[in-house]
Amino acid sequence: MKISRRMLLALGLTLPASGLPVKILSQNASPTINGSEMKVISTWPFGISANARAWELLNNGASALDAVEQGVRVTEADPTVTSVGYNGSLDRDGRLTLDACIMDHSGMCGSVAGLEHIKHPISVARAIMEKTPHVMLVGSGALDFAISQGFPKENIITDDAIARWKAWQQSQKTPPITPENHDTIGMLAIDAQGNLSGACTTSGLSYKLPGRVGDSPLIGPGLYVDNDIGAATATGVGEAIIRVVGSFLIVELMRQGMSPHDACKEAVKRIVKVHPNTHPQLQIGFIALRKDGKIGAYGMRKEEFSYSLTNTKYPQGTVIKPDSWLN
Ligand code: SD4
Repeated sequence: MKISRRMLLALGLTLPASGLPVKILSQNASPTINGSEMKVISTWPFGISANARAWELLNNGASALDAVEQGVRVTEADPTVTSVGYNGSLDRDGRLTLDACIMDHSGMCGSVAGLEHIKHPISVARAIMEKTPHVMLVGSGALDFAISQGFPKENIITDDAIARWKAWQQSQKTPPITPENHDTIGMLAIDAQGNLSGACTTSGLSYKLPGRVGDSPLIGPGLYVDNDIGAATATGVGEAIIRVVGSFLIVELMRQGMSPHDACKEAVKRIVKVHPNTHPQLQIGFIALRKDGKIGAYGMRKEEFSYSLTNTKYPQGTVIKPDSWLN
């Protein structure tokens, strides 16, 4: 493959007179290990505690794949996050069906949709990636596979989740797609070897129709990683994100030379184009991490979306509010 100057620039590389690629680090770049700046980003402020686990692992030499898997497991187990894993939001009929996917630096990926009774769908997605010839398992097949791999079948529906669902049933005022009803964790990391990986996990839209699948378990819309270019993940109304294949689109735009910020903005712009009248009701957030460590993000609704960054400059993590389409 011919490498153009543009592609090199997209990777933070440039061609000196010798013709050999040289890494350009931004002025305030943090120290590097093996030439790469380790970093973790994830959607929403609750990503801070997930990032902390991922960051700890990265600093102990773990791969980005291990870091993102273990990182989002923190959120899956956290009952205060009512849109992911344990104590997640129920569907219209009172079932908790979880969606997750994971992708590594080599382009391998695994995914589950509509998985019940398992606390850590992200680890089931990884097992599918590593132990089967498939990418995605859904519903009872995914559950059977998880049990066959030794994942405990548990009651992960809490009294709190049932109370929230009953309150919704009584009010019936909340339509399935509103900003209040969803908050996925999507996480991207770059490790000491400079490899990228990503993970995404959610209980999906609250009170969704049984069988509904959003973007989060879909490689392409909800998550995409290309180790030569960068990675992206999404949160928000999955239907809109699927329609533009959001995360894949962002990685491809970065490949063409767009910055992570501009690529995320362009993905939001495409959603606006597909939803000319309804986009103000769509909560959308994209985050992207380029191979050279540059990050970007963009949201739809005014100051609604935020994401968490952990790196050597912010080892405890920091929450960043990116630009949004609606200002
Ligand atoms: C979905 N994207 O199921 C998920 C929900 C979500 O922030 O991200 N919420 O459509």
